[in-house]
Amino acid sequence: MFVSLEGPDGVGKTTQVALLVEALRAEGRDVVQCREPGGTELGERVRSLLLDGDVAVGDRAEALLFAAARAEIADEVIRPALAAGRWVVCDRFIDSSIVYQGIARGLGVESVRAASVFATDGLLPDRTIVLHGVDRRGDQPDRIEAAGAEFHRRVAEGFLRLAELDPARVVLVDATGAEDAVAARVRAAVDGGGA
Ligand code: T5A
Repeated sequence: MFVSLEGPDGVGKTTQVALLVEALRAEGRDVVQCREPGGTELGERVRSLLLDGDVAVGDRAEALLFAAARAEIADEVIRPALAAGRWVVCDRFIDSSIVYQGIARGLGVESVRAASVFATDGLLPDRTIVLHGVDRRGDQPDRIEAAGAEFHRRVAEGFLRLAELDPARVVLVDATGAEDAVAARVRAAVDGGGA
């Protein structure tokens, strides 16, 4: 089973990825935890480049670098884990590209989706949980967090549209409230229930 957690910057994904992995392991499941961009040598280097405010990155280069990092984590980490019968829980995946690059940067949902599907040779999560409703961004923004209020408004709206684009896979989860309360909603959403 391949699960991705998604949502705007600072919505609490990283916290919820850790809690979900803990819950699944407590149920006896063998779980691989990873993040995007990252999770491989190449991916972590690409992450540094992409989040560095001192490196100029055009919109199409940005989309292709995210896709390249995704190609590597799909080949090196996710496919082998799934083939071994393990669960994978990933902090962001294809939907971040669709929303940030396709919608918020304006590159287009279809072209960005096509680049990512090429990168992963068609690998998609079985379940994608989109957290929404809060913004707990810190006060030291990276290059993408510093993109401005209008950009982040498009990101937040784009994530809400995702569930309409792919209702069989994507579940919206309310991220307001205490960590444990959100974690219970996330765990239920893995089994298909929205909140
Ligand atoms: N990106 C990524 C693209 O543009 N395209 C792509 O294809 C991909 C893959 C990656 C950046 O790259 C972009 C998106 C991003 O801008 P990232 O580190 O994955 O960066 O993303 P961020 O959202 O910036 O990660 P953050 O760690 O900043 O935010 P999270 O993970 O959403 O939030 P989290 O869990 O770190 O929580 C934030 C704070 O809130 C607290 C936490 O302790 C933390 O201090 N918190 C709570 N406090 C109270 N109640 C709760 N329920 C709380 N939950 C968390």
